[in-house]
Amino acid sequence: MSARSEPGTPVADRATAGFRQRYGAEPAGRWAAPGRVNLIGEHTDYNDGFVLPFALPLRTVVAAAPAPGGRWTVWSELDDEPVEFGPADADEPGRVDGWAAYVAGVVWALRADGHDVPGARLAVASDVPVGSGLSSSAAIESAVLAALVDLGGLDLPAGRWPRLAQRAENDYVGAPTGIMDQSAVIRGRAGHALFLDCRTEEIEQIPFDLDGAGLAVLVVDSRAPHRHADGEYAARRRSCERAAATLGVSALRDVDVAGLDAALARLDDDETRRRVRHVVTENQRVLDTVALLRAGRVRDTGPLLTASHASMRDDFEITVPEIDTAVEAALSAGAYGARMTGGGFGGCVLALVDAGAADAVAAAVADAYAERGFTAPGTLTVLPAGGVTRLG
Ligand code: GAF
Repeated sequence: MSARSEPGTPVADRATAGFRQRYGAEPAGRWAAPGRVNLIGEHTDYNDGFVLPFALPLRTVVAAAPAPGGRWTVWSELDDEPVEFGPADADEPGRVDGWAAYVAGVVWALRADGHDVPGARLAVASDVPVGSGLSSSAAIESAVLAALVDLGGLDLPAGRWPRLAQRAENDYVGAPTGIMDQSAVIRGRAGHALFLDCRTEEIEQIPFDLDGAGLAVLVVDSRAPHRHADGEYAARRRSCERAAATLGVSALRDVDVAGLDAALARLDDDETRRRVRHVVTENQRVLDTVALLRAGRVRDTGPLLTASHASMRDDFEITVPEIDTAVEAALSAGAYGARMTGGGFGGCVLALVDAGAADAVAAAVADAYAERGFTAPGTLTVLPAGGVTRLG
């Protein structure tokens, strides 16, 4: 039997309806976690650096209830067939794969942390598009984590959730990502960007009042196929770690802009020098962006966003033609700044625009795509939203 809802049904209702239809019972609760965009600070998280993401109004909702027998069953609207697994599958990374690995990974991470995780039935519905670089994976991990913590009454302060969800992704799913996405999704606050020091995990909620400034953030889904994204991401990370080792520092965070030239002089290949230059200058751009936002100068952050894009394109080499086209078209149409957001090789671009100009900028990007024969982009304007929460 299909548990799919009518088109247009709100995501929380889809999760509830899926739960009822699949399991013939009421869920004990529903937990929602957002996707995210990163305003600035790309590929800095795993270098112990700084990031400034914010949570999106698009959310993933998990409807769940405890189940006897200490096993987990999870249904998603992406896939009619539910996936069932037990402790032995959860304890061996790789035994559950596909989208359900993010769920099994959370069970694994909780068990590895010493928690007695309750068996559960779960139904997942999501408005966060998969494969667009808006962190649909961190959203499902975080919503499942919140559900299991609540259902089991587990003693796990929310401050520890991002690291645990990251471990699910790194060690169970096998993606060597940093801590940015899970932090944004769990700790995001409406109207704010999250300034995170990825070494200390200290956070500061930075007011990001787009409405008050008459501005909007336009998100463009490039619809570019994510070619080799996983392998390229891992390669960038290795290159940064090797450079840090050569420089005798524990992470590239320990090199600042003042010490950049001296550091570059100690590296002997040009590619590594460019990778390091991206990370070091990007950390500084995050700090500069935070300073401008603290001063209420939202519009003035535009050039930093655009400089970040140039650095990702030329030094870190993680952009693709669709992404560069979207950035150039947005800037030509009057955006104050534009950059790719997320891991790269596809995904989304964000542009800081006058609120009244968002439609015109979106149309200019669509025209540029049509001229080059690219698949039409998706566009939406977003405001910073809140992080993971229980809906009831
Ligand atoms: C992906 C990863 F999941 C993050 O940890 C981060 O490294 C990002 O790419 C690049 O900034 O979203």
